Amino acid sequence: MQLGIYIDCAISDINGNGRDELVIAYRGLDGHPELLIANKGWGTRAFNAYARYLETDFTLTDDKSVAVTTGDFDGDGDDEIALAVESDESAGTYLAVYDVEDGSIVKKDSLLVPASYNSLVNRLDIASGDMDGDGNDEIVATTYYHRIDLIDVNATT
Ligand SMILES: [Ca+2]
Ligand SMILES: [Ca+2]
Ligand SMILES: [Ca+2]
Ligand SMILES: [Ca+2]
Repeated sequence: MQLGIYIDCAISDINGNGRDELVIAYRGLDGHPELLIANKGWGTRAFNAYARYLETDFTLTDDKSVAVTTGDFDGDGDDEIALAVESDESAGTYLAVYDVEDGSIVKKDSLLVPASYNSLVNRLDIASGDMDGDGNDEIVATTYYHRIDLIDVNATT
């Protein structure tokens, strides 16, 4: 399986079976960001794909990067997947939230986090945590030039 350039990963029990899965984001077919949940086959090139999702609503131009994290953004006790990609022309960061339902990745929400400055190449990463203590996780996005955004997506299920 070819994972393409610019990879990020996160770990969570995304399907609620008591064991953690590996969630990978990368540049997939035709430059679309792709999510892959792998649940076995570690250390081999033939790991098992539990689920995949090609995000055709967005195309990565040039060498734009991707980032992924998991967290309980809607507070229902199960983790969702958040994907962040750099938009083209420095418009900002495109952020989408996905849930896993019956073995499939389902898109729940998306938004654009506007950039406050112009930069041709950003590089970004995201992480999640309950930064304000309200019981739901927020997304923290870091990009080039010391920019940090805190995003409360409150994904609806
Ligand atoms: Ca699991
Ligand atoms: Ca949740
Ligand atoms: Ca990361
Ligand atoms: Ca919170």
